[in-house]
Amino acid sequence: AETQSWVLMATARAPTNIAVIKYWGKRDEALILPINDSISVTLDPDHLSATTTVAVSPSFKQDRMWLNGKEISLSGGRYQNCLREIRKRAGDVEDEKKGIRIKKEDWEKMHLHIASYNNFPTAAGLASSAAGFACLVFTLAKLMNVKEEHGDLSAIARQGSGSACRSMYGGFVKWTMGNDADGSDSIAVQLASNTHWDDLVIIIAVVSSKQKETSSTTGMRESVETSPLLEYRAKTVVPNRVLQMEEAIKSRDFASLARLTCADSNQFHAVCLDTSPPIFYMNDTSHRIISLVERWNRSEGSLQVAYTFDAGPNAVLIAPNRKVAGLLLQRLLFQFPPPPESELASYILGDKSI
Ligand code: 2P0
Repeated sequence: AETQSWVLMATARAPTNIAVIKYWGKRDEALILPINDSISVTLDPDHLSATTTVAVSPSFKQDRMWLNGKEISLSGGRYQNCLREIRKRAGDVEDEKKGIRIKKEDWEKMHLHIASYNNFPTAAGLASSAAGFACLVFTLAKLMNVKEEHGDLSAIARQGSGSACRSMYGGFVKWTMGNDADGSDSIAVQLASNTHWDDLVIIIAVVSSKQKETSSTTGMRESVETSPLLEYRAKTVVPNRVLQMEEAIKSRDFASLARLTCADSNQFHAVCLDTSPPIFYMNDTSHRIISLVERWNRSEGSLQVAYTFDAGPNAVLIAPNRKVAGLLLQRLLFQFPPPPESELASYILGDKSI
């Protein structure tokens, strides 16, 4: 009998992204189709990213996955949808050195082992699903010789987590909501590469590393069902804002980027308050950070820094360059002095928050 003791692997890394025009609300929950376009900036992979290795071997008896070293279930619909869509598009794979030949129809019967690590604490309340699903889909596509373009892969990552589709590209990315019922045109498009505006500095101020109380999935469902403001936002506000944001990115107009980013974050949190029962993602510290930035921007008479908050209290701050980022850090440290060294460990480990 032939020996079947080989393993074939692929590894890739994908960063998370921060939305400057927010995605909030689905028109189709199963396919994860949004009610408005969104725009984000993909972070540098050295900081917040997922690294995933996928392996295939005839000795594997079932699909299995480990996240940060701990086995997790793949039975959820989101994983199943991504695995099914990728398997459908798999190609022939040959590794002459190892004497391996997998025909495209074989992938349906072959099992996968997946190991994924985040280079930041998963519980830190920082988007990890975006990097995770983008990386999973990209790595599987590499292993299985899937020939699709990044845009088509983004439509698969989207079925893992909406915001994941935007991590399929670097730089500035738009997720177009699309019109098709099957979601094939609800894909990510790159607006500008990561070199287009590389003076920008993004600072993430971890306000609390506790896991959020209302998941994004549940929160946006409740907003769709109960918030009249969300409907107005999706139909009337976002379409214009997306056009203005695209223009700001193209012309590297920091004042416009900052104005639109802050306004969109604030409207997203207003929608959360307009939801019944209301959802509170920001806390007092978040509000103090907003005041600090607003006061500074006003006193300078021009926009120095932008802030944006996702489904949690942590602040994402955008500075136009390293000089302003340095001044921002000074201001943050003055307002929020670090705790004494003796207590620092428990802050970093997330038992306490500033
Ligand atoms: C965003 N957020 O555009 C918005 C802003 C949070 C606030 O995308 O249900 O984890 O998996 O599609 O992608 C978080 O939502 O939700 C998110 P699902 P996801 O970044």
